[in-house]
Amino acid sequence: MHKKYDHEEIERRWKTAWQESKIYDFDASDTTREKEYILVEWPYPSGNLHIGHWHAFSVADIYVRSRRMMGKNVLFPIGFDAFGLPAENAAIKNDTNPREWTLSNTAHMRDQLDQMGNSFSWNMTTSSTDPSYYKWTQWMFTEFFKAGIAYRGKGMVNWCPGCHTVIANEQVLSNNTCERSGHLIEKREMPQWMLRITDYADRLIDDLDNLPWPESIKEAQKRWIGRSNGARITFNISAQSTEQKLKEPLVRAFTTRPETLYGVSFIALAPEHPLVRDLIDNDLLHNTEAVLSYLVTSSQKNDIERQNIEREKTGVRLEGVNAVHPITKESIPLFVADYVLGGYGTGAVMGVPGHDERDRAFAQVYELPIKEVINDDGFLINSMEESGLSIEEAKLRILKKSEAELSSTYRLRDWSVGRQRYWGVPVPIVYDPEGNAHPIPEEHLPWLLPEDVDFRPTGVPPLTKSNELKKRVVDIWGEGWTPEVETMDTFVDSSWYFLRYIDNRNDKEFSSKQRQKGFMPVDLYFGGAEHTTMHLLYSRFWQKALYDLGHVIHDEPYRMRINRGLILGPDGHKMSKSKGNVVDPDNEVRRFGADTVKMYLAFLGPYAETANYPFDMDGIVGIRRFLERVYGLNEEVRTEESTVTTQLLHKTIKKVTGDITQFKFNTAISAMMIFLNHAEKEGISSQSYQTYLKLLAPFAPFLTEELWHSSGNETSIHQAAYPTFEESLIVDLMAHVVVQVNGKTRGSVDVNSDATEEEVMSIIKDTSKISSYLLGEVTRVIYKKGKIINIVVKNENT
Ligand code: ANZ
Repeated sequence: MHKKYDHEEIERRWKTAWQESKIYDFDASDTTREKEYILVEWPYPSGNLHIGHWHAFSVADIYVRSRRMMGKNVLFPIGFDAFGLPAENAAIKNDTNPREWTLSNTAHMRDQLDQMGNSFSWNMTTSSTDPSYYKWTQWMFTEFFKAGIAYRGKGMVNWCPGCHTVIANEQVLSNNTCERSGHLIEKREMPQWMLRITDYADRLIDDLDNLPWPESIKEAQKRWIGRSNGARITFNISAQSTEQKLKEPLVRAFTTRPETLYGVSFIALAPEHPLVRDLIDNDLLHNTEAVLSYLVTSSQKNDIERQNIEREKTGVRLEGVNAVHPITKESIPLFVADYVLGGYGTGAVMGVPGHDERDRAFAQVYELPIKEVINDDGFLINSMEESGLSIEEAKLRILKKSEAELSSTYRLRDWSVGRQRYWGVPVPIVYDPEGNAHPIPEEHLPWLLPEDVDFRPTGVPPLTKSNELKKRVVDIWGEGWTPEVETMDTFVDSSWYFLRYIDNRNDKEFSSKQRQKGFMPVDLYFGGAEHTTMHLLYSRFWQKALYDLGHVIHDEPYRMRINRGLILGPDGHKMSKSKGNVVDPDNEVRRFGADTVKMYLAFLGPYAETANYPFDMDGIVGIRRFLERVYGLNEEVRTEESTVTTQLLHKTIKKVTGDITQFKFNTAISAMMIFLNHAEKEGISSQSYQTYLKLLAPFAPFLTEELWHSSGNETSIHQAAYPTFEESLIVDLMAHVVVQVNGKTRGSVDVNSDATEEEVMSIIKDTSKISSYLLGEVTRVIYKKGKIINIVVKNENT
């Protein structure tokens, strides 16, 4: 009886040994090896690792380990993105402090991460709640404030009644609910801290062209930013009242179809458009009351309802004023209509019912003229001097005549970052007695999160209640000065953590330029598809803003990004407690071992594709059996092995190394399984056995370390060099050769791949099915080695 594969004992032993020897610590001073910075998304210490964490970290670790064994100096850091609502909500529920809750979760999670057996560079870790980290988050915010990138804006915000705070547009799902709590979002008018990400919209799109990322990720970012190229056309306003006191008697309409200008039969303003207010305030309307009541009704609808094409269009004519067509000078009716959005383009639409569906629906309700200005062939009609021109030509002339300005408009809005909650980075701003905002100077950073706070949510920021914070401000700036009481969205914290990892102990700078030069950009960033239009976009923006201010030397943070798929419950549905289909990785690890869980997740499918994979119990058992057989393979070790075995091993090495570079860990594993089948039958030399262990090491780090040591090695297998293959050993042994006689395929023969033409011919002659076609005189033979043989025969017997 041989010993049984006791994963618990093996994993315990090597976990401790690796921790003690710190073999995965990153040596930043090592310049002899090429650096490679591989990043996984900064986890939130939620308490228990779920299967998604395993999929995110353990499978990425296969890649990391293989790159290390291939000679790269790999930085593979991990840390904690530990601010945020779950800690605060749990603390409220359990009547503790979010800091304590976070610390205990972090410690537990650290332990679980070690159990995974991943080769994290723990000496480079960082945590967002650590004042030595958030000092720099605050410092960056003050830099952005001074540069006008951070500002206190006014306007409509997304209020989440579940989280009791404002949230960003990116956190609102398409059904108008909060991505975290699922509550329906309310619109509120409130001042808010904003970051000017819209100023970066063009660069965030255009710079994607230089990145070798998967197209699907680039497309998703482009779609989110939603650039639309068009023009702004100005329409003057004429009022019937002689006392015209408008601030700006004009409307600018954003259009992507300026060539339809002669077809305009109305102008529609969004209810939020400033001109509407201005007309009311100046008493220029004859139907002020009707307009006011329309403003009230439409304010109760959200943008999603307002954009619904099915809904009957509503609006109110602004009586007493008209718009003037910029070319024909004709008078055009002006409406307020809520299908026009306040936050898009200029908030004003030139209505062209002949060519725009929404405008047509509106025109039908209000009986406005519907005029066609472009015919089916794409030429202009009813367009004065431009009639008969092609769209392209007409567009240029109309733009010029109407003095339009070319402009792009974006779906992206500025990023709202202030939150009315407790457990986050305090916004580093103080207000003077006149209410002006001032950034907190660096000498007072970190601007600590006060502790004397009742953080139960009431809608009023909890920091309002801190006496310590009030006193702190008065002590430094004097009577009448007050603190900002909002904290920052946690997406702010995670917008720059990769810069801190590389220089995590620097107390003079957030990240020195020298370290940036050595280790940025991130070479490969593994993450989840759900972050494509949030974290991934925010952090690219953040990096560009820092770049513009001269604080970083690269304007893109990540060279390559890979989005992984999602692990579903065994029933094929998204795992959720309410469905009772949650797979707890701790249970699986206890039963099968960490190596099995890791390899099982890698075996599910190609890692770089965002597919969904149901967790399959039979599948995990299959991997466990494979590892048990690997455990027993030492019994098949012989002094010698056949050439076929050596050749198969080299082929396997080629396949595995090739697959790893394409993140196809699944097919790499299959290849190693095929080799195992063979070696169990045929036996394996001790040298090949060790090579095989090295090949498998990134996939099953604990087991291979154990077997490596028990076969006599003293240093870690993970510090050994990854196997390479010999080209001469991977040529196929047998070749399948197609036989053609006088241009017709007559069959095929299996030959030695290096067989000569004569040898192939003699085999063919011995193959009765084909030889019957060769009864005449063979006048010519053309043999393409290992593939096809063409034989020309005279007097063929047909
Ligand atoms: C005249 C026109 C004629 C238009 C035509 C379209 C077709 P995208 O491509 O999504 O950017 N628009 C402009 N601002 C708007 C707002 N705030 N709310 C609702 N609609 C608005 O759409 C651009 C088009 O959407 C613009 O071009 C404008 O209608 C409308 F045959 O102008 B168009």
